[in-house]
Amino acid sequence: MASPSSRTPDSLAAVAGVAATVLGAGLGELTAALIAPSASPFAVIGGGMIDIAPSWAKDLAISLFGTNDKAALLVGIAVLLLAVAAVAGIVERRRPPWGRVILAALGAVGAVVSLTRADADLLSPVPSLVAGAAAAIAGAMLIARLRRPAAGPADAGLTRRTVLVLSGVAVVAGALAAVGSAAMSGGARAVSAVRAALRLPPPSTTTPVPATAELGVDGLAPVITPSADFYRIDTALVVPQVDPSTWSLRIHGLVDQEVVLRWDDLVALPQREVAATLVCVSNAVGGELIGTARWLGVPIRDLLARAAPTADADMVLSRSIDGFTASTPLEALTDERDALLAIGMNGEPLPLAHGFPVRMVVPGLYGYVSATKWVTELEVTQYAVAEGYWTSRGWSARGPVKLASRIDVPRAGARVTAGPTTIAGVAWQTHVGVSGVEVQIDDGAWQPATLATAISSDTWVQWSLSWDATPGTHTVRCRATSATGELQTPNRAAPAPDGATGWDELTLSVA
Ligand SMILES: Nc1nc2c(c(=O)[nH]1)N[C@H]1C(S)=C(S)[C@@H](COP(=O)(O)O)O[C@H]1N2
Ligand SMILES: [Mo]
Repeated sequence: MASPSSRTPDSLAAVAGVAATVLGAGLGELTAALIAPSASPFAVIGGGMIDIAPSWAKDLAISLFGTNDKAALLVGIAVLLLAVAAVAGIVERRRPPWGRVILAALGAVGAVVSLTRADADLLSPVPSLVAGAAAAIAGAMLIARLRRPAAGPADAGLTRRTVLVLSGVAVVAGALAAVGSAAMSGGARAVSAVRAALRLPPPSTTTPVPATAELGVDGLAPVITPSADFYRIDTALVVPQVDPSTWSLRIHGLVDQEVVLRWDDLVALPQREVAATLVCVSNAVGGELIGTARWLGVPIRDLLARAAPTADADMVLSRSIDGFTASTPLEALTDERDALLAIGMNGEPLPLAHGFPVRMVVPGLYGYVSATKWVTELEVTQYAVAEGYWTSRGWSARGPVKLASRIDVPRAGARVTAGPTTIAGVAWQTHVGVSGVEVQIDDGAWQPATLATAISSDTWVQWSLSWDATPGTHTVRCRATSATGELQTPNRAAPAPDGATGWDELTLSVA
């Protein structure tokens, strides 16, 4: 066990560097909570990293961490930051003032990145500058003590003990500041409260969910996904807080008549309730980045009709409050389909993480080119002129959903006993529809599964098959046929650039 006095000056300097950085980071977060909630240094750096990450990195993050990708990113940034802080501490002891220069420079990087964010203003750099300055000053003061020549071994021990105690104080102060900033993120609670008090208008038309849409198989994805279980994918490290009373949508660009719509205008319009499946282009074969909800909203085509797009327009670039953009074919927003400007999900206002107060939902297209959350702008434009967030990062400009099917039951690795066994799953090609699903066991014949009643061609459909399981190891595969007669391809393709393909497959051992 190392006593404080036995630690090397370098390791103490590293501890001091880390402590100073924790203090600075905490004060930076606190400053953000006080004056610039969207400019939290962590959120700014994380958001900047998400925006510059190449598409393979997004895919890798999602495949490694699923929808915990954001938490993983923040932990990664924190670990990296503390490693740099430890090095800065050592540098400050050996070559002052370069350690404090490193710490101040970290803050300066945050300040520069903060100015590149979509919602940046003049206060945005302040939290990062405070964090860098506080870390540099605290680091310099702590490490200056270590550099003083000691009058003897007892004096050296005392100095080290003092530095350790002060470092502890800095860490606690930094942690308290961070906790305080979390408690003060009043914006989030305020908008949550507005949402909780909100009453949505009743739908004037509803697509019924037939009782026979649900097969009731244990372990099978329910035909309507509870909102709390609905996958979440977006680039927003901090969920945008948009108050309906300040929300507006501007429709502009290649239009005869610019339109501005406010919340009260939107809720006064007749609302449609439509079940639709939303799927992420990053969903791997067998993946879970898909869900179905009852969406309440207004057809986008009616709003676009007011703006009257000009004849040369072929795309709508929707923009979120946080700068995310999606390129949707104008046709998909003006044809007969239920492309909605949605305010409700499963009978409630949209959850904050799913786009409160207003998002888009467009059957037939992957989310990245259609499902803009916290939407504030529709720019009518052309594919030749503009591109969406993910297109500029290597994904396809257009993203029609591909035909797919998934095995949910039995679960991979489940214990199956010989005898009658249910195999079940879901299949989809949104806005096209599914006409059949077949299952193959080992290299046997493809057997037609029983399909549930599809709610509509805009939703996935459940399927099941009973199988008399025999002992041994078996491979189970499924494939769908679309309503237009297309057979799902066995060719495996990765999600990038326009969606995964291939048959879902499960290996089972039957006892
Ligand atoms: N503002 C905003 N909207 C967005 C995104 C985003 O990053 N920012 N991601 C899109 C993607 S890639 C998908 S798959 C869907 C996911 O919607 P959900 O989180 O409600 O499931 O939202 C879309 N809308
Ligand atoms: Mo997505």
